[in-house]
Amino acid sequence: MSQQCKKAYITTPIYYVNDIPHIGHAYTTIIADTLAIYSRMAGLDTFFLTGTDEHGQKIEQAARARGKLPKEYADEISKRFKDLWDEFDITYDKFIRTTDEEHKKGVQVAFLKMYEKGDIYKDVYRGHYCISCEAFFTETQLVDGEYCPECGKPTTIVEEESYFFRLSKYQEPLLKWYKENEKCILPKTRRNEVIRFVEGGLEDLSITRTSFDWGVKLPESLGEPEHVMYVWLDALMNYLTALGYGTDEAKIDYWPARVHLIGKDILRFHAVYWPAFLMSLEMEMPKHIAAHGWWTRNGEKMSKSKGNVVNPKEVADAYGLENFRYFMLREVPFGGDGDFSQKALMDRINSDLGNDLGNLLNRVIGMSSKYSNSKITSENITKYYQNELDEVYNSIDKLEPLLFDMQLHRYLEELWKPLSIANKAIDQYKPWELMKENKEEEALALIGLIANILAKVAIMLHPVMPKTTNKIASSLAFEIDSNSYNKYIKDKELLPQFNITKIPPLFPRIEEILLNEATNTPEAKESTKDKSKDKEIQKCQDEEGLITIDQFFQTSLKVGTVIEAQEVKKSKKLLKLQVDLGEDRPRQIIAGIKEWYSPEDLTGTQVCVVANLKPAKLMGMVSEGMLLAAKDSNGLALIRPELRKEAGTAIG
Ligand code: ME8
Repeated sequence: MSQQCKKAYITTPIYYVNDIPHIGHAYTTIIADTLAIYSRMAGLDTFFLTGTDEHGQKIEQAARARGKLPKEYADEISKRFKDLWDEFDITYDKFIRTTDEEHKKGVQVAFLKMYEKGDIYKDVYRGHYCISCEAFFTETQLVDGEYCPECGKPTTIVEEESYFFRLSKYQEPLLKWYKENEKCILPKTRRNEVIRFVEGGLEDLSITRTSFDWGVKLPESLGEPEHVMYVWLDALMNYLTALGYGTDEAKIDYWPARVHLIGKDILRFHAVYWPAFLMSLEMEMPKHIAAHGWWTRNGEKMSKSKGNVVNPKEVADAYGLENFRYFMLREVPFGGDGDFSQKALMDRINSDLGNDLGNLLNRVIGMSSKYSNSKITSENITKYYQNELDEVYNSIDKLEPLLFDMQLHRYLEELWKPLSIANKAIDQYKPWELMKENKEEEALALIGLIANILAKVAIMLHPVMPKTTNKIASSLAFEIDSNSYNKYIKDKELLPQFNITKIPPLFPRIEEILLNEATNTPEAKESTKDKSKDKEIQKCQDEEGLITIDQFFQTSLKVGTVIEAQEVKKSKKLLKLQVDLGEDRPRQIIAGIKEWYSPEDLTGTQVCVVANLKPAKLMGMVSEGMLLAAKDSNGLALIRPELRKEAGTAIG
C-alpha cells in the first residue's frame, strides 16, 4: 500500500454463515482492523468492509439440518458475526450480507455485463463438486478419484445445464498481471504458487447451478428462472457491490481495493477467479491480495467435529481483547501457520506487554513523581541523548512499510526496539545516581527521553491496541490521532512540557492458564465427551511423537524435599517416602528405587516430582506422585535441582 493513494479500501472475506465465528475469523478481522485504524491515523480516506456469505448449497443444507429456512438461519448466524465484531470494537465501515437486495442487484448487473461481452456461455457441466468448499474439481484433481483435494470430504458428481465463464481466456492476462506486480499477492511465496497453478492451464468455470435454488437468480432478461449463481461469483462480487456497484455508485471511488485480506484456503478464488472477473468487468485490479496462514489447535485443523475450536470471545474475556490482538499479530509470521497456545499468549502478555511496555510506563511515572514533581520536559533530550533518539527514529522509520507489506509480526518486533532502547538507557545512565551526583538536568532529560519513546511507541501500537494506547497517551497528557501521528512520528517532534498522571498497571501479571481446555462451543464440548479430542491428541503424538507446549504444561512438575524415607517390607524394589511439596502436609510417594538408594541416602535431599498424577495404590499403599529419574545400563539416578530450591517450586 503506498502513501500516494489517498484512499484505502480494506476488506476481510465475507464469512460463511454455516458456522459461528472462531479464532481464525477473528484473526483475519483483527488484521484488517489494524490496517484500517492505521490508515485512518495516517490520513488515508479509509473504507473497511466485512460481512457474511449467505448463499449456496452448504448454507442451504446447514439450515435444513436445523429445521430452519436458509434466510432465517443466515439471519441468526450473520448476527453472531456482527455482534462479535461490535463487541470486539472492530471499526468496520460496512457489514455486507449477500442476501442484501443491493448486493443481489449488483451481482446481476455484473453477470449481464460479462454475458453481453461474450465472456459467459451456456453448456452442460459434468464433473465433481465439493459442497463443503463450494468448488468444482476435475477427475484428475480428486484424491482417490472421489475425495476433495482441499478438505478431504467426498465430492458429488454433478451433471447439469450451466452457464460458464471464459476463465481460459484470461490465463495470459492474469499471468501478465502477476508478473508485472510483484506485490499483488502477499506473501510473495503465495504469488509463485498462483503463477504455477495458472501456468498449468485454466478451464472455463461453471458459474450457475440448477439443482438447488438458495442463491442469486440470473438477470430476468436472460429468462432462466431455474438457474442461481455460483456462490463464489456471488460472494466475490461483494467487494464491488458494497461500494454500490450496479446500484448507487456513490462510493465506487474507493475501488480498487488496497488489500483483500484472506486466509490461504481461499487464495485461488481471490487470486485467479476474482481478477479474471474484474478484467471481464473492465475494473482495475486490487493492489494486494494478502493471504495469511492457518491457526491450528494442537497441530490439528480446528473443526467443530473435532471439538478443538477456540472461541475468540472466551479468549478475549479471559486474557483481555487487546492482549489477544497483540498476541495474534505478534506470535505468527504473516502467511505462516500458528498453533494456538495459552502458554504462549500468557508469555507474550507477561513479557512483551508487562515487562517491556507496562514496566517502562511505571518507571516513568515513578521517576517523574520522585524527581520532577511529575513534570516532563523534552528540553535537554537532544543535548544528552541524541544517539538514543536517532536509534529510535531508525526503528520507527522502518515501521510503515512493514505494516503495508503485511509483515505485522516484524512491525511489532521492530516497534519493541525503542522500548528496549529506553529500558537500556535507564539501566545504563541510572537517573537515581545522576540525581545523587547533582546532574539533575541530565536525569530529567533521560525521563523526558523515556516519555517521548513511550509516546511514539503508543502511537504506532495504537492500531493494534487502541484502548490500551489511549490510556498510555492520557497518562502522558496527549491524544492519539492523525495530528499527533503527524507531529510525533512524521515530523519527529518531541512532546511539549506536561504533567504525568499515574494510572493503574496496564498488564497485571498472569500466573496461570486462565481457560481450561473447554475453549469450545457447546457443540464442541459435546463432542469432547466422546473423547474424540483425546483421540486427536493421541493421534498427534502417535504420528509425530510430538506434543504441544500446552500438553507439556498439563503436567505439574515440582521440586520436593524428602523428609522421611523407609523400606517397604517384603518388597525388593519399593521405598516409602514422605515428600514436602510446600503443601499443608507431605505427600506419600512409593518409589521403585530401593535397588539404587537407601532411605539414609534420601532423607533431607531434594527430588523432582510429577505432582498432578492420580493417586495410585502400590502394595496396598497410596502413592501421591512420581519421582523423575533416568535409568540406563549402569543403573538409575534421580533427577534433582542443581541448587537447593524451596519445596514446591514449579519446574518448567
Ligand atoms: O471461505 N485460521 O468463508 P469462511 C486462520 N465465504 N484463518 C481462518 C481459519 C483458521 N483456522 N478458519 C477460517 C469463506 N479462517 C467464504 C469467503 S470471500 C468472497 C468468501 C478465516 O467462513 C480465513 O480468513 O470459510 C479464511 O479465509 C476465512 O476465515 C474463511 O471463512
